[in-house]
Amino acid sequence: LGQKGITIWLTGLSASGKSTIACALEQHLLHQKRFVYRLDGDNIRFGLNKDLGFSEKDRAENIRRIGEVSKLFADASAITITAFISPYRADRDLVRGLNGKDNIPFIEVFIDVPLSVAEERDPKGLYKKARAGEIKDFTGISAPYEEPENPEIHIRTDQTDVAQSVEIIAKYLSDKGYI
Ligand code: GGZ
Repeated sequence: LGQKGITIWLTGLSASGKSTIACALEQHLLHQKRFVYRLDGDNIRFGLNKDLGFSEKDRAENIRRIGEVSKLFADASAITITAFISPYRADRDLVRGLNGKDNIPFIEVFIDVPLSVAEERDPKGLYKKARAGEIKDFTGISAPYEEPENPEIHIRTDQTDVAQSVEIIAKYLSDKGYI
């Protein structure tokens, strides 16, 4: 293929825009005939990780397994895009290490939005339910989100549209010689 696998790891609050950007980036790379694979809640939390909930321990295991899978896809030379909240710094550092150990570039992308904006967006009504106590351990409300300290890329989605976000990531990839 002449393509080396990489892991592009999106992290951020619920409703920050991770899935939207992941889908748009996937489309962008597919148009360039790249081998790209996207991991998100729909194909992971309902399959491989359907035994896991949202306790700190379950999230850690969720992220660990996703990190292992991203490494496998990248080993198979895919540009792997993941879109999970991944709220704990230690969990993200662990998957960075898993990928790095196999010489797979790991690009942490902080999909940043103020909590107030995510809460206004509330596309699935989950923040409302969390505030009402109907969902427990909800990230940003009753469970922590530990912001990345040194992400490779930092995008504020209340100030950057989807196309611009894709452009920023694609430029990073080409500047680094990954695509
Ligand atoms: C956070 C929750 C929770 C709780 C259900 N906390 O916006 P969504 O709906 O579509 O995406 C969220 C998704 C988060 O799953 P992740 O696998 O990305 O989380 S983690 O990385 O922390 O393991 C949200 C929904 O699941 N959801 N309950 N308590 N998000």
